[in-house]
Amino acid sequence: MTTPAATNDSSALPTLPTELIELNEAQLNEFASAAETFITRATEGRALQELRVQLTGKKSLLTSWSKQMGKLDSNDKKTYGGWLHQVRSRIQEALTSQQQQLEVAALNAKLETERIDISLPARGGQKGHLHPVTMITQRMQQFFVQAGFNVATGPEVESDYYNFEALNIPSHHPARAMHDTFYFDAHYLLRTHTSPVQIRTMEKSAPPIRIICPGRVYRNDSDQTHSPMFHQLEGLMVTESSTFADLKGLISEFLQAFFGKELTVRFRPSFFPFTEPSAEVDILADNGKWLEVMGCGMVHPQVLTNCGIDADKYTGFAFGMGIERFAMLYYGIDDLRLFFQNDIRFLKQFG
Ligand code: 2NL
Repeated sequence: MTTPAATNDSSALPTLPTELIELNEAQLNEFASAAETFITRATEGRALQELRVQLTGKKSLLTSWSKQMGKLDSNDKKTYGGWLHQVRSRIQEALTSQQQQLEVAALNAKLETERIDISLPARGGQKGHLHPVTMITQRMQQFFVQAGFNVATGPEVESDYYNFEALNIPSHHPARAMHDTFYFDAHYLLRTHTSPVQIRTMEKSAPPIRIICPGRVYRNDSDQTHSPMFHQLEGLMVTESSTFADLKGLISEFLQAFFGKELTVRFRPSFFPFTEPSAEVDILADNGKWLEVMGCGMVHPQVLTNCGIDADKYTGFAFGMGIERFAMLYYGIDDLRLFFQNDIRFLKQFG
């Protein structure tokens, strides 16, 4: 019978008789203690497995002794059986406990070497950003807010009164035709401009009024420069002394601030039912061509009156611009529909 060879040995496994009947309890206890010592010295899974085979396997002393149990009379069977059971239990417990300790040690070593610095920023992380239309809206707002304007918003579903009637747009006006406006029924529609927000503001507050109204608007139109939903930013100023000269100055300053350079700006006479006089605003492009960028005018006295503002005491000016149009000019984009397709390859260029 082989006993495990201990290196540096202070406690080799005691050499015990192979005959069960020659054993006593003290010898078995000594054997179990020595085995436990060996087991606790195994620092690797493989060494422990070898010990398990040597101590409890088919060719082990313990198994050999157990096999001899059959030859004993019933009295000895009880005595030796008890001893052997004890020895086997102690060895098995030691093996299990050592196995667990090795597993814990292995896991700790693995955790130590694979330690993750959770404070490091993730690799390849991509930051998102605002939609280009939102960024352009904010750029526009920034100018007007620093000039003293408040931002006002209102419903996208409007009545024909707020969208048309109050703005001096008569029922026979082409803008009211079914092919331009999305109607829900005879009275309700999707607003075709943000002017209703300005009407509502004038109705409920007294001058001086300085507001800008950015938001979604809807028109039944779709091609390279038109989308059925697009964004507008309108502005309104009503005081006792607002003039067309103030309007021209504000708009010129805005355009130069927005495009970040000196510009040649032209106010070209035009017509809107809600302003008088009215003008289109053009800027001179690098190629020598005039680009129409927005519309404006002095608020029509009838519109002020409709909102309960004394048109003899107050004057106002208003302006309106398409946000996508400004975004296209600012970024050099020729198809407005790109803003609404949500193609990430397009959108990520504005980060
Ligand atoms: C354009 C022209 C404009 C206004 C909008 C307005 C609103 C009220 C009263 C008077 Cl409540 N006017 N808005 C005035 C002039 C022009 O927009 O071309 N927009 C894209």
